[in-house]
Amino acid sequence: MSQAILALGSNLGDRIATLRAAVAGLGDELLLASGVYETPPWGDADQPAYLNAVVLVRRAGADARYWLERVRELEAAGGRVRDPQRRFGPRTLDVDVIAVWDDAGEPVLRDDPELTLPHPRAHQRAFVLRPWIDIQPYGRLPGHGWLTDLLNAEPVAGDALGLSPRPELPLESES
Ligand code: PH2
Ligand code: MG
Ligand code: MG
Repeated sequence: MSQAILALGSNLGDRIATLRAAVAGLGDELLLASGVYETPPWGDADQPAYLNAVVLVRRAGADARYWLERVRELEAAGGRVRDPQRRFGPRTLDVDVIAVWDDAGEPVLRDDPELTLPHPRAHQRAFVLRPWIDIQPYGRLPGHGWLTDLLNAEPVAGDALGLSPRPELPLESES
């Protein structure tokens, strides 16, 4: 079974509704969903706070391109409009492919500007690592090591202090 870690973020509109719709859109590919965190904007400070979360998804035979197409579908359904002037600017929905493992459980490494794997900045982002640890406390970021070590190293550890868990906003609605 191919697996992937996807990171979700929203800082415009009804943020939690947008994240929930994206997770619902994953259907039976969804394996685990993290808690939701309110996070200060990273990179471009002049924008609203984000809600961020991470999911583990799986599908037999899926490759990196499959997951990339999948997140683009989810972003389109979430009303994503790209502003080429603001690479790190506000968005209704951002879904990033962080890491992919193939059917044999081997990490997929890819040096392609369209989709670099693992995500080249994931190891620096508390808003990815903290929710990921919720669902895989013994997880590793391929090429970088244990998630907990990455989260505990500065400057990420300092950034992590700025994240607020929002347990009253579960990603998966009651069923
Ligand atoms: N995404 C960005 C830029 N900055 N900041 C936070 N807190 N969360 C994000 O998901 C985020 C960001 C571009 O993808
Ligand atoms: Mg993105
Ligand atoms: Mg992003």
